[in-house]
Amino acid sequence: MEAKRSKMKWLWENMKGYRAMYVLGLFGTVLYNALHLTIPIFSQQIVDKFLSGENAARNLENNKELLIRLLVGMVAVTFFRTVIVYITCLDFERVSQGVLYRVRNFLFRKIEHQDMKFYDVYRTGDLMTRLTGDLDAVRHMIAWVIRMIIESFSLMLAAAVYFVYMDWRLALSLLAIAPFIFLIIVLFRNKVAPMHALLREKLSQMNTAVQENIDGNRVVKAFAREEYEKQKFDERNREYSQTNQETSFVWLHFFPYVETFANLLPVVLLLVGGIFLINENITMGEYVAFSGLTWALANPMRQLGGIMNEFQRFSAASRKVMEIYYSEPTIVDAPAPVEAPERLKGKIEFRNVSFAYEHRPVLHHISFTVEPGQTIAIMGETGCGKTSLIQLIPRFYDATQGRIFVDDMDVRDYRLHDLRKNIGMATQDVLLYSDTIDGNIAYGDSSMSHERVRRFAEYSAAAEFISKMPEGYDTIVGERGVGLSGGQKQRISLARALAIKPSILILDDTTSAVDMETEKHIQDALEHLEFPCTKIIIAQRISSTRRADKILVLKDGRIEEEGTHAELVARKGYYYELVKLQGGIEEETREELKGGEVRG
Ligand code: DGT
Ligand code: MG
Repeated sequence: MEAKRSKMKWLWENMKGYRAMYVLGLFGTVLYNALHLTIPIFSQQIVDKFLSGENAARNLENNKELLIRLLVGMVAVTFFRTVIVYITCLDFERVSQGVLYRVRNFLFRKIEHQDMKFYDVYRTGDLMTRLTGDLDAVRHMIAWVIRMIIESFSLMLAAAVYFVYMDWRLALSLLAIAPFIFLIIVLFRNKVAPMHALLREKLSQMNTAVQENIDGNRVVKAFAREEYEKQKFDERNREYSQTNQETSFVWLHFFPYVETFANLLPVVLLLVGGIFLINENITMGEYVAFSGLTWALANPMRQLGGIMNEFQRFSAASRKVMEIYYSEPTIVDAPAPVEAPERLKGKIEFRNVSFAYEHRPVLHHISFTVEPGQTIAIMGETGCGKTSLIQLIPRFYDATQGRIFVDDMDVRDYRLHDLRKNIGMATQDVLLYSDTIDGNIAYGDSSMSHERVRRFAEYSAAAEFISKMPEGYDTIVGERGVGLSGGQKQRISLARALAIKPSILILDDTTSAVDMETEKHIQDALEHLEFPCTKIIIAQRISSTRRADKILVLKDGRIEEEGTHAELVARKGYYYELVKLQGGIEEETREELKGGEVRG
């Protein structure tokens, strides 16, 4: 319902603080257009008094002063008008930039607080388009379109008022053009509105293509698909360009009629005016003023296409902007959240939890408990739902069925912030920010000391390679920085998760890319953390999971096996097969394998 809110109303709401300034600007616009009319008024007087009247010659002789005053008046008004135009331009620019700044900030906050579902729906390139191009169309509406509409109207209105003042019959002849203009506006709008919606989609698609290509340039290069990508982009680019052209061409269908009319209008008016003049209904001066005003009617007509085009661009863009503006995350704080202690103990319980993405079931009836300080390992083939499962704990998604408890309190009863600040997470696809290594590790707490950063880099076996980097902890990494290997990135992300000293640590495949020896170092460090911490470790390697207090094996979203290393080996299921596959890695494992076989 909110999304249906009128665009103009939305715009007005966002002009809060600038409204007075804006209205003043609009007044300025009306004023400088009305001042246009004074020129014909001055010339009318000059013509009637000094050029064509009966007493013209005598007036010129005796009343030079008036003539000079009229001329000076003309210059002064023109100067005054210029000043007003200048000020209103400044005014509109200030207002539009101010509103743009505010709305963009607001949108960024909105996007920041969205849940994962939102990011599943909106592509990065599309969101970028909303925050840049679409917002600029909104700004353009404030700075130019509305001003042009007011300008056209005030010009036409002022001319009409002046015509009425001269002769009401003349003014009436103007009314004849009203239906025509109205018809053009409606017809053009109906035709061009969908074009702008389409154009906006094409722009978004093109931006998405660019963004995905930059993100994925390594893959493109690895598969030598540059030509293919170029062609693909060329297609998007052409589509956008073509739609752009077609949109501009729509006006061309109307243009000849409008232009003919705009050209015809002065001719007809001059003809009518001429008849009035001959019949002495108006004076020569009035006729001059009148003919000097016909452009005030013809010009707005010529502007019609441009204004309507921009208006429709705004219309399409603002719809996209407002969609984000009024979007609400579904995962929010409880209405009456529990007062959580500064530090949670870290007990986790899944009680009959099922979960589906949209309508795609992924987890079924999952139940397990982890006591504070324990380590639980989750294993299973790819796509079985491991990542989905752990994402439910910090409420990236909410369970579709069943409940999840942390410290015996439903996760939905916490403030999101209280819950999440207790959870340290190293995600499967590691993202480092364009920042120093130090800044990346201290991401969870900007006030973190360098000592602490270093200590956790030690724990996660990152200290050594960092010290070999050109600028150590001050080396810039991330998108534009020094390249890091997958294992190096994983270790920095592990240090980042550890450094906030979480009560719950979640590692999703975090050591998959590090060598065995480094992994052992990390295992040892994790076992001797200086703070109490419940650990959830997703891994494929037995060496990462064998020491866990409990191991869950998932299959198609169900718990297939559950128990300790020894229990699962004895069970001779999936886990046992895995151990056999990875057998020979460690002496200890081999021993247990043998034990398992003897028992089995
Ligand atoms: P991995 O990381 O390859 O070992 O696999 P898991 O076990 O972490 O699998 P997971 O939880 O990422 O995916 C389970 C299923 O859910 C899989 O069939 C893909 C699907 N899925 C994962 N993420 C999304 C998502 O964001 N949206 C939708 N619609 N489906 C998803
Ligand atoms: Mg996963």
